[in-house]
Amino acid sequence: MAARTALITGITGQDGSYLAEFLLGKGYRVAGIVRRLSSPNLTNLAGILDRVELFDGDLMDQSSVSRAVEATSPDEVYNLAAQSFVGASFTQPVLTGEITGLGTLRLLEAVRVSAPHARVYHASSSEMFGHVETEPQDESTPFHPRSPYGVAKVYAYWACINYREAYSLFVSNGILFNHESPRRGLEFVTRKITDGVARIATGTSKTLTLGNLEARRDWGYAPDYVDLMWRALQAKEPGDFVGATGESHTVREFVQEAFTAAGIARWEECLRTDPKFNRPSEVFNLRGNPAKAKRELGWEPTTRFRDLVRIMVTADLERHRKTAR
Ligand code: NAP
Ligand code: G4F
Repeated sequence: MAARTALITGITGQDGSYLAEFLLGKGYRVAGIVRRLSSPNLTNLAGILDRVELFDGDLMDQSSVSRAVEATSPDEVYNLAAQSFVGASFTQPVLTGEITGLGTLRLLEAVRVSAPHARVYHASSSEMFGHVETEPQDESTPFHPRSPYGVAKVYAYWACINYREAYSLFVSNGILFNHESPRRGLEFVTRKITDGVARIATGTSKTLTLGNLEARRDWGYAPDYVDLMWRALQAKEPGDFVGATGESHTVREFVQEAFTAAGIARWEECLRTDPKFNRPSEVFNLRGNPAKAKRELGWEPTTRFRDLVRIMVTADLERHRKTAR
């Protein structure tokens, strides 16, 4: 039997690279859309570059997205590309809307026209819940986004449901809570913390400066979440699924755990706050209920908070020790 073909937007990112490895492991032919940058950013794909097919394309540009869909004739499409940093969505709101919101619609149009048989996974986000009034959040919790990023994700979420209803496309939303790894971008708080702690441990820095230490997030491990993406497309029917651990912690708790993992006891002396890292409107508290994904997809996260922090601190310590040699 011919290998199934998966097309991934955002293949160079944290989730895209883990998903590509996961699908190659399952025998898929894996293709990805990569936008042009002045310096190519293929670090996350280093181990699999010779096994994936890359197509030039940008979610801002309909023709390149359509061309990639036509050229690959995919069985499964994973839409992971986005301007994904909430902080930057306040300073670049229109760009965020273009990529994260309209970009999804461009991909859906390409699939509708050229590959209507393909199953589509879309990367929705717990940021759509935003200012929450109930806890934990599940598939029926109302949305109240608190950033241009969250607003764009709500638009994309409904575009996916509209294409499911209007054109009978198989489109599923994964409403994923925060998931992290050593491949997380350095501007996100978890990676900023583990990188900062590793710098302090290796003597290249003395302090770590953050914004709101009391924000709570439901943090899981990224490789667990790409398994949910795949499972969503193997289901009988398309649907919307929350992916979460069901546990939440504050940023302060993450900091404490990270310093402990690095063997630094008097961590409070190294910690600073600066209001420049606060957001104009904050999401204070997110905790998900993944019961539907467990029931219908057989999905469960494997990595808990303490292990996640340790995985990330260990990787950053190793990286900083190597460069110090
Ligand atoms: P990420 O590491 O920031 O990766 C984003 C990817 O999108 C990168 O490959 C980036 O390419 C690509 N991209 C950005 N703008 C593009 C454009 N105009 N055209 C084509 N590609 C573009 O994000 P992630 O953490 O892997 O997250 C994957 C998806 O899940 C995103 O949609 C994110 O919003 C969503 N999500 C993430 C989480 C989480 O906790 N990680 C939770 C819920 C939802 P470059 O390498 O060129 O920048
Ligand atoms: O790590 P963050 O920037 O992630 P955020 O805003 O929760 O968004 C991430 O998760 C979403 C899922 O819920 C994704 F959809 C999205 O694409 C992204 O992956 O910030 C986490 C929390 C916030 O409350 C922020 O205010 O940490 C707080 N924080 C405190 N100090 C900080 C900092 N965040 C950053 N980035 N940098 C700080 O210095």
